[in-house]
This record gives sequence, C-alpha cells and structure tokens, in this order.
Amino acid sequence: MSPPLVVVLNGPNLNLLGMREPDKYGTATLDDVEALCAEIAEGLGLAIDFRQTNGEGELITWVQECRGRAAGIVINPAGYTTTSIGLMDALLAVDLPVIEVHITNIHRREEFRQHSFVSKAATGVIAGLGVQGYALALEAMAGLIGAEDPDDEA
Ligand code: DHK
Repeated sequence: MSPPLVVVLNGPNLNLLGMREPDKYGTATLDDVEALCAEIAEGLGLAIDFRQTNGEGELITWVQECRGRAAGIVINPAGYTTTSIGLMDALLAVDLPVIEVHITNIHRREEFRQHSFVSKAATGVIAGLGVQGYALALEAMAGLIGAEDPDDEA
C-alpha cells in the first residue's frame, strides 16, 4: 500500500527563509525545511508534497487539489493567514485534517498578525517553535490520519 500523502504548503515570502529577518525566522532556508520534512515524513511512513507560492490564488488551487488526493494538509499561510477568507474557505471545503504552522509566535508579535482566518479551518496550530514546528506538525498529522510507522512490527 502506498504511504498516505501529506501536502505541505508555504505561503508568500517563505521562499526567502534564511535571509529574511533571520532574527525572527532563523537561518534555515526553505530547502532546509523541505529536507527536514522529507526526513521526518520518511520515519513516519508518510509521503509529502512540499510547495511554496507567493500567489494567493495558486495556494487556494493547491488546497482544492488536495481533495481526493491527500490525507492531510500542513500549511504555513504566512501573510495570507490574516487576510484570506478564500484560503479559509478552500481549507474548509476539502474536509481534511489541517495543521497550521507559524515559525514565529504570532501572538507575541504585532496585533495585526494575531487573528488567523486559517485557524477557523485548522485542526491544530503550532506557532513559535521555529522550523521544528513543521516536524511537529507532521508527527501530529501522522497521529491524526493513523499512519503506520514503518519501523513498527506488524
Ligand atoms: C510568516 C509570515 O510570513 C508572516 O506573514 C506571519 C509567519 C508569520 C511565520 O511565523 O511563519 O505573520
């Protein structure tokens, strides 16, 4: 049986990770985050499809395409967290477990970052743990979708 697919989506400006405000977002690049996710996913018996876009419409289309294809979605919506009702609606429409990740603790930051439309569609939210939040999200997702650990005896 093929491993369950978790789609890991990244919103605007996350392509700049590593050089973007490293005091807040750290020095890991998005390629580093993808490598971390791939390693964790393999250990959990998950397949991942890891993507980034700066476009709101593209992000919404990718969410829609998860229906019937993916077992769950991990998403860092970045700047669209606080603005995109369309993204929230797409996440509600696909009816899959959704884990929202923020590298920074948005609740300690400016007030305008603190209200998330995406949280209305999220099963859970991880914020403030740096890029390790992605690894934790995949671990939580494996539990939510009942993935089989490949190292476990049958
Ligand atoms: C990333 C962004 O790009 C910001 O727009 C959010 C989020 C915070 C993060 O912490 O990963 O406000």
